Amino acid sequence: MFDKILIANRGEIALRVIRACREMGVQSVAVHSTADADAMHVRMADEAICIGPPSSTDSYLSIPAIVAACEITGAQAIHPGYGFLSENARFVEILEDHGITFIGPTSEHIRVMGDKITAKDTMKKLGVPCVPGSEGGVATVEEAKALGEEIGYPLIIKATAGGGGKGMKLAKSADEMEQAFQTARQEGKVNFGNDEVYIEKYLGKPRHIEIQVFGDGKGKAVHLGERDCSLQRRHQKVFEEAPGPAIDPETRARIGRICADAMADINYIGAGTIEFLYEDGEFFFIEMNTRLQVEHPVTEAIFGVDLVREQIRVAAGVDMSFDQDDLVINGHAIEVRINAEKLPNFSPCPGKITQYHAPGGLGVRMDSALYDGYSIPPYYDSLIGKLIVHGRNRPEALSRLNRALGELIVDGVDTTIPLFDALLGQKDILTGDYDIHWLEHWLETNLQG
Ligand code: MV4
Repeated sequence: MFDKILIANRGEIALRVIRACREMGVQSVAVHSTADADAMHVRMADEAICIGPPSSTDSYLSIPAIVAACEITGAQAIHPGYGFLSENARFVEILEDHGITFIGPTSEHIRVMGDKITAKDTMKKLGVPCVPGSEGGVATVEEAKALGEEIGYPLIIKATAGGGGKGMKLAKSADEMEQAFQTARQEGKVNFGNDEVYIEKYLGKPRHIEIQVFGDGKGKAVHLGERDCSLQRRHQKVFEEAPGPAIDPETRARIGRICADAMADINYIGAGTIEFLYEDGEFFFIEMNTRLQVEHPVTEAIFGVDLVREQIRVAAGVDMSFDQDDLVINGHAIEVRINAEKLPNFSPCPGKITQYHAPGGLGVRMDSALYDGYSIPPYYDSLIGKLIVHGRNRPEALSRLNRALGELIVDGVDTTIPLFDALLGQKDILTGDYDIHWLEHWLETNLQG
């Protein structure tokens, strides 16, 4: 096992990793920008080191600064959290050159899954069901139109390097193809420096279902069921739950086995998420995330496992502490993302927290780096906390969420808390009857957002 791990992140996820380290008897090193000198992760870690100015580019994204921090402190491994350098293949290669262990997958797996055309081709060959569409990339509008003739409209054109909805364009008919194709290309080029695009059949009302997988890098892999993350606004998730309200045990076992077998085949190491669109009882692979995700706690709640601990174990060459048969679902969990944002437009709302009170009690987990008097800096993303509730079943989780939201106090800045109070009054949320468009539609008609 490692003696010392450096956490190349900030906020609640840095705390999450520090806590796992402490339980494992591993020393933790926090890194921080000058803007984060008073941040909770700096206080909670065993050691802390400043890595640069406020701008992420020059601090949390600075590979030289982070490698230097590792060498100065003698940390043997780096946990990247999510975002920042967590899916940067080049970073992982540089760590290899410096003899530092990356707590996550290999640079090759990150690279393969980071290019969506390659990811889809790889998954298809591994037996994972994919959205019908082009075989690989589409180079010309002519080729795109020919595909339209063959498989019919609506079609969606996606940049292979795309993310966050950028480089994704809908073509409802042949006459929309030229424009959609060129725009997707252009957005791919401008945002990601890659103009390669591919095409898929457009699914009109799917759910976003993602399967949590975990591998030991030596041919063993398991799945930890699904999360339903359909409730999103502008490609930002706001409410996630496990298990998915629309997924029955047989369906879960079938798609879970397919995903676990695929990961075993490629000797995947650590945590991963395989994203699907789910429509009319069918799964269609869209992308894979090679990191621990923001919403991992709902999976931890229902399976009773510590995913960060397991990531650290396999990275150190220690066996995973469970087999597929040990992984049994207990109850239902929901996470809501508390963002420092002003409704109805969700505009970022940094500033000083005048009062913070975290909810507690049975089945309540609050992952947050907030404290009374903390000033949320304006340089980073607006997530300031995650409230995770766990109950014996979905209705119990929902009433626990309602109760916990009532206890939660975040004063001094606007937050997304009122959104969740409102959502808990919606019949479709209470019954689990929603798809990927439900939230945006509801916001349009209810918050004039
Ligand atoms: C799609 C789709 C419909 N059909 N692909 C959005 C971002 C990227 N991760 C994939 N996305 C979508 N891909 C096909 N073939 C609809 C979306 C989509 C979406 C997906 C998941 C969650 C929310 C979404 C909101 C709008 C569009």
